[in-house]
Amino acid sequence: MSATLARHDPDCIFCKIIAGQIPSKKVYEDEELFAFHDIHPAAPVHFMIVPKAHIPSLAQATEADGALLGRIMLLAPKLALEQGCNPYPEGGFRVMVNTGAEGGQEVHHLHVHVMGGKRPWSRG
Ligand code: D5M
Repeated sequence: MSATLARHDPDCIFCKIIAGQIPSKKVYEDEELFAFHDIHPAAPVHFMIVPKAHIPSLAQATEADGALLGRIMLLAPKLALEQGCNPYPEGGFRVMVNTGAEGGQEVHHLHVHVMGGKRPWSRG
């Protein structure tokens, strides 16, 4: 079993989305990463990039996840443009990683929100 599959939580909603057990509006997929639209968009463009590996939050990421986290950050600007965000610097986008209850995290599978489009918009 690969390291990615070994880190799978059958009760996790994002693991189910990645496995295709729950439908999603997919934006991107490769061996390690999956991206899909947020069901409650807080901006004209709002999708999330998640590792396929079940890492509960940024607080559980380790040194071994460094390259994976880097890949997510480098993927964000490419997908943001593809999804209709305007180019930097006039356009741009916001990335957000809610972590833990006080960080506003509702789904406990590490996810990076990517939000953009013409302002005004904000997230509570
Ligand atoms: O954000 C978790 C986000 O996940 C929240 O904005 C809603 C979104 N969500 C929850 N279920 C789904 C499904 N099934 N499809 C797409 N998006 C979903 P957090 O950072 O944990 O507060």
